[in-house]
Amino acid sequence: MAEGPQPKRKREEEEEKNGGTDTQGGATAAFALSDLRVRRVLRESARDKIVFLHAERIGLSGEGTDAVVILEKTPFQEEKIPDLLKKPMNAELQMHNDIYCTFYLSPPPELSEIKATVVYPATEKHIQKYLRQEVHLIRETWEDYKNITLPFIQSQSFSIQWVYNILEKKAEADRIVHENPDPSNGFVLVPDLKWNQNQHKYSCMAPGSLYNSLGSCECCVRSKALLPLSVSPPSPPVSLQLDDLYLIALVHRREIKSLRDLTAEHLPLLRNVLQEGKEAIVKRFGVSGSQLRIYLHYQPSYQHLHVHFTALGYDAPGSSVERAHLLADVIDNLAMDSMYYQKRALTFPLRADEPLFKKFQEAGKV
Ligand code: M7G
Repeated sequence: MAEGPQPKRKREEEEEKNGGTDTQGGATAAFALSDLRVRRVLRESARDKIVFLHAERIGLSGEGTDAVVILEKTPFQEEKIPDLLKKPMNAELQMHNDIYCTFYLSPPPELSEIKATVVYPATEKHIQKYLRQEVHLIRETWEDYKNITLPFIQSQSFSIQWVYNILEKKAEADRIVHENPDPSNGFVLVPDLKWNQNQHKYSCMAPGSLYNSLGSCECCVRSKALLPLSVSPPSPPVSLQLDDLYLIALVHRREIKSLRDLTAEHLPLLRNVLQEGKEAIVKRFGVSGSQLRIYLHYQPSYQHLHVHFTALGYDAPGSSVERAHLLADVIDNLAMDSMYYQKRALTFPLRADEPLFKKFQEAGKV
């Protein structure tokens, strides 16, 4: 890919400097999905029915601004399945052999939704994050963390403005499932960007989005992304799609970057996240604590302490052993030894093209 024009580069530098995106009080300027043009496919998965695209939006001057678009076929909603067979649609028989046959269905739009997640404007780092790459495991000692990883993340980690927008109620305020407002032991629990919630009211990810009197999201009405909602009355509450339930707890304290910073001092905070997070989820969604996978990532993409809550039956991205650390185990480890995470080596995956991987290579650690 040819490097983008100078203004984009300047914008990226500005963004990294300011630690934020093109936000106005937490809300990014609205745009229509149809304004975006696909440049290339970064990655796709036939199994997960997901495709990651590098797109761009052409401005009035003809200059393109990068975007990442993630298109994902949404899971089936149990109550809508009977309609799939009943509603008039094309059902093309592909093959029939004895008792076996395969059809290809073309369902009406309300039964064939696709979730589109947009990162706009996207930095080069966002594009790299979704590009398919060779992956290597790193074994990071505490010394490696201090000498290689820490200086690197201090110089160039992802912007965490979106986290501050949530904590300050500038974005996603109406999505908050639970909050403990204590500045040192409190946190905010919200649905994660990755959860395919079929109820639009809960699924509009536009920062600062507002819902109009019809129950539809004004930003999407503006962007024409969901036209039918702007003209029809609010639908009665439908059951949420819980198969891939995914929430995230963001702590109020801002100085804790990751697992590496945790000591016994943080136990009250971590215990609150575990206990109150489970209670809030069973109360709101009816999913009990024993059916949740509650964990931290190491390395996280965003260096502000957060905890992932996913449905146990959901094979969530990043829930594998090389990245996920169960919160209950983290609590036990810290209770046994306050300096546990400043002593032990931690393993994590890095893509071959990541600058941090190169730093480990240069230090002869890979
Ligand atoms: P991570 O372990 O730092 O990185 O987790 P990962 O993205 O590589 O897993 C950050 C989590 O925050 C991920 O599960 C993201 O899906 C989620 N996330 C990222 N953003 C930008 C947002 C956002 O704007 N809103 C919400 N609700 N979740 C987000």
